[in-house]
Amino acid sequence: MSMRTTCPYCGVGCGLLVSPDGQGGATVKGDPDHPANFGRLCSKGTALGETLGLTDRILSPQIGGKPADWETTLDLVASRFQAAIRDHGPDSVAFYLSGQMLTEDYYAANKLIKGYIGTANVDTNSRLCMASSVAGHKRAFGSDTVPGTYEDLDTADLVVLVGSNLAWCHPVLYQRLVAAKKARGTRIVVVDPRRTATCDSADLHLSLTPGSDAALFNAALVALADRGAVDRSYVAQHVSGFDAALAAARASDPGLTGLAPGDLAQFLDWFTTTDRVVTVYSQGINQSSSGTDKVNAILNCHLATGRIGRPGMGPFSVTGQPNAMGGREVGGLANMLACHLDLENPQHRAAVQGFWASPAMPDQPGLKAVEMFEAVATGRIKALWIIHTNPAVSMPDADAVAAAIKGCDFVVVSDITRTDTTRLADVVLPATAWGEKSGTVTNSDRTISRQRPFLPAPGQARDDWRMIADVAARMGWADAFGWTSAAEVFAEHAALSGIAGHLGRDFDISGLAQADYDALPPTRWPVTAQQQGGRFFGQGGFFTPDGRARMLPISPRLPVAQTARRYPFRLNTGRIRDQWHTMTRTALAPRLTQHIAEPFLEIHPQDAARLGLAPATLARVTSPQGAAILRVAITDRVQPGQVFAPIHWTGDTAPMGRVDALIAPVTDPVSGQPESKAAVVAIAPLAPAWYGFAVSTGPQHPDATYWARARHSGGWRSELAGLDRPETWEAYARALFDLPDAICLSVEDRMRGTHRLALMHDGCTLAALFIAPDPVQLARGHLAAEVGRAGASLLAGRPGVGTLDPGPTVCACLNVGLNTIMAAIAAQSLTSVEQIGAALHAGTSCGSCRPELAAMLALSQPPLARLKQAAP
Ligand SMILES: Nc1nc2c(c(=O)[nH]1)N[C@H]1C(S)=C(S)[C@@H](COP(=O)(O)OP(=O)(O)OC[C@H]3O[C@@H](n4cnc5c(=O)[nH]c(N)nc54)[C@H](O)[C@@H]3O)O[C@H]1N2
Ligand SMILES: Nc1nc2c(c(=O)[nH]1)N[C@H]1C(S)=C(S)[C@@H](COP(=O)(O)OP(=O)(O)OC[C@H]3O[C@@H](n4cnc5c(=O)[nH]c(N)nc54)[C@H](O)[C@@H]3O)O[C@H]1N2
Ligand code: SF4
Ligand SMILES: [Mo]
Repeated sequence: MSMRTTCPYCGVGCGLLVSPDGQGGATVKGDPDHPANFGRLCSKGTALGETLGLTDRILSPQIGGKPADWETTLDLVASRFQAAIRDHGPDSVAFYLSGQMLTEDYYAANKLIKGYIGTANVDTNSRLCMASSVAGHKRAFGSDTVPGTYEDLDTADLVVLVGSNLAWCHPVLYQRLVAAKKARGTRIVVVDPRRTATCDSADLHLSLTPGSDAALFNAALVALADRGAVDRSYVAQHVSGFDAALAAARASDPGLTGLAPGDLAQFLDWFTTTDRVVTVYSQGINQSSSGTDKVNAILNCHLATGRIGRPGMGPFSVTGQPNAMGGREVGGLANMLACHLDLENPQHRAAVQGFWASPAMPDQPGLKAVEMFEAVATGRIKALWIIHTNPAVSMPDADAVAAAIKGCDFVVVSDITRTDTTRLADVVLPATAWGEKSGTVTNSDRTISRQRPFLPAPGQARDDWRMIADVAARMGWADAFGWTSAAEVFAEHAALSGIAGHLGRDFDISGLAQADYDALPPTRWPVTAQQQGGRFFGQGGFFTPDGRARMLPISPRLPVAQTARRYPFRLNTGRIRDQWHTMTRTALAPRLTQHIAEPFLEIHPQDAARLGLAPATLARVTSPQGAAILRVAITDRVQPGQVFAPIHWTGDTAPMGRVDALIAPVTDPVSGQPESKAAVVAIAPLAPAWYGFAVSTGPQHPDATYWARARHSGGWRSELAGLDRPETWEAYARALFDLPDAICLSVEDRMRGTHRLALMHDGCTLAALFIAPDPVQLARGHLAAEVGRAGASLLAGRPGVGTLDPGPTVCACLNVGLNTIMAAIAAQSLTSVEQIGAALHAGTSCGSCRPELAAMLALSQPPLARLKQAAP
């Protein structure tokens, strides 16, 4: 019996068919009937079944790191928040939430803190993610409205992807776009300083100067005006500010983009002569000190041409988290009210307070994420509740944020597992996870989908909304938080949205207030008697007082921190294909750690040569904020002077690989969103005394200058490096693997300076450690497959004659390695991605590795998997 639910990862919001196995596991397939994915899934969605185990779960409340019961814990939380409010006022407490919370959880938290505690000190990781889009939408449209739908990607003639690595971050949308390109020749332009996997299907890649996007779209606005592409009647009827916006655009210098004139001309030619244009944008736009202006520079072009809210055209901010949109709908940010109502508007405040019949309602915006943690650091915030996010890793200036959380009087963290943030908390609350909880999420194109439970809550875990309601009840508000199910929370939220609709807001789902919650099919909002889903603004109807959209005059600004002699490199950060943020769930699935198993630094060959950085060695990266150590991946995918590092590694997986320790807490003045993609750093070789690779069946406890660990299907593997040598390698290995009594077999090669050690029990190798003066060259996949087997043959480090090491995984869905694919290409003379699929099935499931397969065929660009692996 399979059940319909929704993927908990990205904002594409794919529908799933889940078949529980009755023993705590499940198989997961794409739902062919869901309008976001029509059955497709990416590698992360496909591997969900492997992340359901309970090994690392928090199963009971904890006070000071020790298990406690619910009554004591909830009493403590309520009384500490009450004490802070009594002694220091409501603004001395804060909630820090997440775009991964379900709408119902989010609604409950927002109601408690704004309507009952009476402060707007509630912000979310969406501040790091979507805040610039929200602010840009509000400035242009008068509301945070995403005008278009996914179908527009199917029917556009030109899709411009700006600061979006769609192939890795929204893989199912990307596959949808690639299918459209195949079917109707859709042109794709990628605007990104870095050549990403997404560029593999682009007709044009504009590798612009970091942060110069507004100059590009200003140039586009000028070209639209000069070449007669402006829709005069749309502008006359529905838009204000055209002349000022155009004048500012004319005053801005396209040279800022650093683009070759031919490339810029090609782009402007396509952009001005194509009517069906969708401009998709993501973190390369939002995470910038000029993020809101960049958003408005894009919106200006679509407003000037009336290319908005009609099939196949429009600006499209794709959301990152599964419920980034839901969080915006409930008003989870410090400067928003519920249901897209405005905190600054007295009528809106009165409407929400009236509906809640609540004792309080703040009239000033609260602290935004960066300000909030600064207030935590200075002691202004006395009690903080963090739910469903890991700010000790993901906030800019992460070391300072971790220190602030540690020093705060009282911190509660709700999570499902131990993280860098839970370790700093006074109280940890065990939450139910995906698969155990019930609620709704809204994806990038306003489609509300149900997450349905198919597993029981483990241990004492509780739903996030219920924990919030439990605390609210203890603070004296039992009636207002007396829901008995997520369905009741949703019905209340839907009813409130009806009031917002009457006040002329876009977000109105009052038509769902009486809906059959359990059976609710994917539904695009709004849902009212007048409108069901569809697009916005094709005929105007903006949510400003006069109903007209606003074009804004934009003067481009480059990133705040400028590279200088001390910090000559610009550090760009982002995501990899198979990991989700701080990896608390995706790292549980061994096949997802095989594509890329450790943090890395992409650096241009010229820079690497100048700095004396050899492939696969380690680099020390420093910024004014902090330091990191990263594996060197030399590639011309980044421009000289620019480097790129992924964001996923943590104190648990690679303590020196936490890149947010390097990021300055610089924010956009309008949205408060941090500039996470443009830090300045210095880079130098690390020159460790030794490099190591360790593989084992059991857990590892690395202690080294640098380490990064990951699961493989039979245990653990880690990369190690040290500035100092331990006294004996045997003692080091025993401690690393916690195997004090195993038999130790050791081989030393004095000439090469290498050591190989196997720790054995009952004739089986339980663990092996390989040490070398240079990056360890081994067949890692082979070692991971061999550990735990009889004998010590794995000390050879590579497979015997006649067996092929599959190499790093390229296709994570079907587990096909690089070496296997390269061998098949050579042996069977394969010439297309389809032929590789027919021969090996690689690339036939989610398709997110197809760009890499194409690259392997072309062989002009080695895939990232190969670039970063320490050795073949
Ligand atoms: N695999 C995977 N998928 C995910 C996630 C994940 O953790 N893993 N997270 C989800 C979330 S929450 C989010 S927000 C999305 C993010 O999705 P994306 O925004 O697509 O991903 P990023 O890798 O953060 O950044 C996108 C690109 O911005 C580029 N960039 C940097 N600076 C600039 C600039 O100045 N201008 C331009 N035009 N581009 C620039 C970077 O080189 C990068 O390739 O992904 C979602 N999907
Ligand atoms: N330098 C740099 N920094 C960035 C970014 C970047 O591109 N560059 N991107 C930013 C962006 S866009 C984002 S969205 C953030 C993401 O950063 P975070 O939100 O900090 O990352 P996650 O790992 O998604 O954290 C989610 C947490 O919720 C826990 N969890 C999982 N399920 C549940 C549940 O059901 N209930 C509860 N209570 N907890 C649960 C997980 O174990 C995990 O600890 O990072 C931001 N930071
Ligand atoms: S694209 Fe992948 S991660 Fe995103 S919702 Fe779909 S299956 Fe989940
Ligand atoms: Mo995000």
